[in-house]
Amino acid sequence: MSPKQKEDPGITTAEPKTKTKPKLERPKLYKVLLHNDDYTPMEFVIVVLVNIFNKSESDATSIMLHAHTHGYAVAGVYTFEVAETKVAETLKLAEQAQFPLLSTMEPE
Ligand code: TYC
Repeated sequence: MSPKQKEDPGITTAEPKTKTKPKLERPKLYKVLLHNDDYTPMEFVIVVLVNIFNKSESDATSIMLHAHTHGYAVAGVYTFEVAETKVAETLKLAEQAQFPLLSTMEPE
């Protein structure tokens, strides 16, 4: 007899009616951006990048200077909820310090 015992009417096997893809899809990723402005001190942007985005001083300085020169920079790429949290933490720190630093997120 076969392993599924198809010949025996008393034993049925539950087969999915439609083929389902194995759920191994990559999560969608989101870029968190820091936008340039004329008032936020460079050192504050570096502090944000080190403390919220876990960058080294050296990487933080490069990212800050990119935003300063080009208008914005990618601070990091994360899943939706992590990106949302990083944006919220950045805006909260900027508000507390009374700097107009803007952070946004967009799909990668
Ligand atoms: N442009 C700011 C200054 O000259 C520094 C700055 C850099 C601000 C990057 C925001 O995302 C930023 N003080």
